[in-house]
Amino acid sequence: MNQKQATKELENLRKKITIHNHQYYVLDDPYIPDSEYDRLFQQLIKIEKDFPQLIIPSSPSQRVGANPLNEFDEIKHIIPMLSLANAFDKNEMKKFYERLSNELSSENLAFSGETKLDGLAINILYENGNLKTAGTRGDGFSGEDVSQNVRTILQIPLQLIGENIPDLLEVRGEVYITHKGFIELNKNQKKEKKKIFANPRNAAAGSLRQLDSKITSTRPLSFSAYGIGKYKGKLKIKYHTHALKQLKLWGFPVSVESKKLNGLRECLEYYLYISNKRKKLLYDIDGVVYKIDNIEQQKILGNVSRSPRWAIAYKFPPTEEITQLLDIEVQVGRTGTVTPVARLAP
Ligand code: D41
Repeated sequence: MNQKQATKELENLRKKITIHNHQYYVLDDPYIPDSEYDRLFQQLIKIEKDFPQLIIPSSPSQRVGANPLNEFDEIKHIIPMLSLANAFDKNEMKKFYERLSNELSSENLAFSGETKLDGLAINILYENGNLKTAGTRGDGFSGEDVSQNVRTILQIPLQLIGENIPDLLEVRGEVYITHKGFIELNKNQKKEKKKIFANPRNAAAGSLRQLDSKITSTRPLSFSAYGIGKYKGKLKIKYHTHALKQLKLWGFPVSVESKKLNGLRECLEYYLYISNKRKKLLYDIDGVVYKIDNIEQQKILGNVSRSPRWAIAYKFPPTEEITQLLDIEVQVGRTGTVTPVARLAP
């Protein structure tokens, strides 16, 4: 094989492997058996070994690389990452709806309803379809450069798939860990006498902030895209729900629970629907998010300080609270088993 043939073959293999990764890790629907996937991957490795000058950062072989860092660099987001205003009850939701209804002079507003994943928000920058950098939200303007770690998350494409690949794209989403992943991770941590994580969110945060991406690559991190920051491309995106569909076509996991909602009544129904479904979900959520679907309308509403006025998080009542330990009663069973019982302040 000469260099020209290798270049062509590598391009072909990268595309194929990227597609199969997406089928496997994002859609949970592999086209080919693992053995065939492994064969393709080995082929890629072999050619890259013979022609190391042809290795590119977005090759599927380049997920874990580089040496451990001493510290994270700072990274600036092209478009700031805003935070979400909260509503805690139906009344606050009504007020939110009425305010928007007044300002847009419209009775019937269309929203995108989404689950609010309890993870960490990140920003991933793609140039001409290739992953360039990834940063934590930080203060919204700049965060920590966690590119090396984000590259190890198999659900995140190193190279966008599909059509209409944009010149520039900032993808916003949450890195999180499923209940199953959390249990497995802590089991492993215990076995290796390492720190036990308090909850999936902490586990996700701890995993994303490793200075050694080899460690991150062993952690069961998942990703779900919820929006777009900077965008430069031919395709015009006029609705948030279209942005989510397009992110899916470019290869990102997007919540299957997101839904277009018309009017306040459907928004409140969606909250109840997701509340009832919460226990059955495979991951933690702490509320639902509503976003005005029409991007023109989003622009009209604008932001206050660092939150968009066109979106709100309707939070669930917390499942965790701090209380006081009043007493420990020791109960002795009939057979002599000793059971400590905590008496807690309500
Ligand atoms: O699932 C989430 N945690 C989520 C977070 C979501 N579905 N949508 C979000 N949308 C936004 C705006 C409307 C500001 C673009 C968000 C967040 N922000 C967010 N996450 C952390 C800070 C802000």
